[in-house]
Amino acid sequence: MNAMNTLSADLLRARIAQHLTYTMGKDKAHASTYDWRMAVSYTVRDLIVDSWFEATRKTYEEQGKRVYYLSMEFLIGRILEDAVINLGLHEQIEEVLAEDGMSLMDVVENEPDAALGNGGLGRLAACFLESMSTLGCPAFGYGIRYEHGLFRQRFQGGRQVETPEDWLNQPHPWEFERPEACYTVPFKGHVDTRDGKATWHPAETVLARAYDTPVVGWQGKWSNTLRLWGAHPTELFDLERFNSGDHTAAAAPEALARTLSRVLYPEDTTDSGKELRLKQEYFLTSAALQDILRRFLSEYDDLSLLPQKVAIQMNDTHPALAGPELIRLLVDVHGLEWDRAKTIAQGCLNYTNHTLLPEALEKWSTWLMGRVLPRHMQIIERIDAEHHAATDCPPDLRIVHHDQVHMGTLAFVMASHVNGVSALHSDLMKQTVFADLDRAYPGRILNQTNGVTPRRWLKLSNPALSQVITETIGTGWEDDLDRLKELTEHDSPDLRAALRRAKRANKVAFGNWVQANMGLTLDPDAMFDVQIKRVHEYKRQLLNVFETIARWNAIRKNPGADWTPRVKIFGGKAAPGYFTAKEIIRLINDVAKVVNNDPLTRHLLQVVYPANYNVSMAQRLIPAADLSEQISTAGKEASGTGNMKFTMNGALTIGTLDGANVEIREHVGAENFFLFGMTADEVLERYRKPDHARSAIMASQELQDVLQMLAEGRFNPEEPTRYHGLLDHTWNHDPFLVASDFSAFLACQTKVDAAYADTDRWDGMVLRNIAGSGYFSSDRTIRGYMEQVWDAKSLLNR
Ligand code: CJB
Repeated sequence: MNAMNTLSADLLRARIAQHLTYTMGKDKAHASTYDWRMAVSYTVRDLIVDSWFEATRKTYEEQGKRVYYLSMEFLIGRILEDAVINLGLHEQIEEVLAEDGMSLMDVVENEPDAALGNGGLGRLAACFLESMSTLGCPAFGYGIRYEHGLFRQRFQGGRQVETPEDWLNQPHPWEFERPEACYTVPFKGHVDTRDGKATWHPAETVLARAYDTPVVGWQGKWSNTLRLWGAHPTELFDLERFNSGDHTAAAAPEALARTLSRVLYPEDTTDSGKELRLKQEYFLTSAALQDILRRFLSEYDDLSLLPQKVAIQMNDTHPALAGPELIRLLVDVHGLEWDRAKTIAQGCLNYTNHTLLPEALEKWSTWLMGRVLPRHMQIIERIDAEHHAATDCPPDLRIVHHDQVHMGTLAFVMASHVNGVSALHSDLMKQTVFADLDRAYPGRILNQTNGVTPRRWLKLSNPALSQVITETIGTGWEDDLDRLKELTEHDSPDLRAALRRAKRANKVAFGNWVQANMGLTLDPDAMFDVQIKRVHEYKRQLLNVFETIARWNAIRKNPGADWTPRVKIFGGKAAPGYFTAKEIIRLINDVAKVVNNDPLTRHLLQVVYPANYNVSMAQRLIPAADLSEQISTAGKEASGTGNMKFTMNGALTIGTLDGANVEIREHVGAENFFLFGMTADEVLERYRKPDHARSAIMASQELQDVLQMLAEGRFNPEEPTRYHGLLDHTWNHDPFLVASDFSAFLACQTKVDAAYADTDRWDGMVLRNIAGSGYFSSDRTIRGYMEQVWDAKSLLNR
């Protein structure tokens, strides 16, 4: 399994031509960009398959422990570009394509993003898959093959409009359909218990069929599998009904089954509580566990060995049915005793918590659970009774209380290890939501601070900076990111200038894209100030847009002053049913329209909000950012991963002491980070003040002016009352303390302006941010999971 970058352009040329002709059925004269993209994708996929087989063979040979990452979301983005970078084939393929007047960029951009996720949680899963392959950790990702990923966002009169996403509308060249890897997933019906043995008679069944995508690691040394389940009917067609002329009803079984893998739920951090969602979660979990047991039993015959050979990670509570399902399979199907089955299940399972927001901790009514999964409801009740007996916990600590099944508690009780995703978040888990469970099960909670893959988020997305890094510290940093520290030893005016040139080139490229797509001309010497993430009140895009308005006011009052020009860039989607978040989106767009048309200020302040933020847009935007906005209310953002990508790409952070910001600041140095706002403790204190919003507003003339302008409809004269609801919310509720942190934010932004104006100082800070970002490689995170959670070994070089 050697690096492949020695593959000659001749070989690639021949293989691409072969696929163009015989797979796509096109000759060069008539081939479209799509045909070329497919031919290149098949060629690259062929190259991955060898390392994939080799990795599987080695895992069987070494009887290694396998890791199974169960996640309802994998936000992968484009696959071809990532594979090309990891295999080191960039230059050769570029050369081959150029001969036919094509460019790799055109071909790459023809690929739709695989958007099987909402945001951070799904993107983290994608980074983890890549790092597990890079580290040679034998692993499977298990998810759902949604036909429609996250919706497309358009703006209509500034409002978010959602349209369905359609990535599977065309052949997907990266997957292998596995008709033989197929499991029956049961639902509903009733349970008979005779002589202590339960038999579930389901009323509905659906088939889960596997679709495998190889995930290649850095330099192609190892590949793991992302196995996504597609739902298919057990009974394809009701022929009797068809023959009697009822053609629609005849197709009903198929339509019903397929709804299970049809759409990704677009809610992020909210509990939707829908039956279909519960069925999706069980569909994933059951298919994955049946597959895991089948594979295990093909190698071993003693189920007690399961915890030694299998580690299962539950990515949030979404796959938390894994506990009861594994017990069910072991007891009802494989005939194990309850106690033994439960011990084995607990030995395999681990749970990652991604948020402390109460609305995100899933709960299902016992009525729904009992109806959809009657056998699981029984098992959950028994787990709960034993949990109660062992810990003597109060009622609100039980898995089932107030007629609801608390999935966080279930996941916690059934897991060997429970982890948070940043040091602060893991501490807060112990102090707040999971405090009692932590006491009942001491030592179970640990921390694994998130990370991101530097292959996609630096090497691929930022070739200009990558080149500067390689020229300065040599090669090899891509899978040893701590080496970025060496940059500080080379600090010099030349290096700073090189970093600045790379950043400017990225800003020019992004400006060209904005020009082409939005018709706006950006000044590449202005500070690019970027906030991209899901739109959510706790992330406080509202704070940022209030500051934007205050800045506009200040410039208008004194246009001749020495302003630092800024481009405020926003990106992100709101959950379709999240009213306040959608209001915030509309406000940003309304403000942009007015500010961008002000001849007095537009050379000093612009507001840009490109629609449909996704992984590919992030790859364009992050390398072009000067300032990264990480301004959530302290204690609310579990970690953040965008914050890490910005740091790696030489943007400075303005941020609160929240999530992984805390650790980023430690690694880059407090003097290289713009800190503002209340701490998590101060936030709790502030909530106790009954008129916290009003008193903060009264203390800031700038904020009063902003709110007054919204009251008057300054940005929406056609409907002046549009933001009165948002205003009322801010004055009287302000649940995420926008008003209370406003003055500190404004003051900190002034410091940012001054720092940016001092080019040399800024460049030095940029250097220290990049140099300090090595810790945030997902390779470090995965090593942590392998050692402390999974007890799994790398099989590379063995
Ligand atoms: N997160 O994206 C989601 N969705 C959820 O439902 C809950 C949490 C995010 O997970 C990321 C990965 O751990 C975190 O970095 C982020 O703070 C959190 O909001």
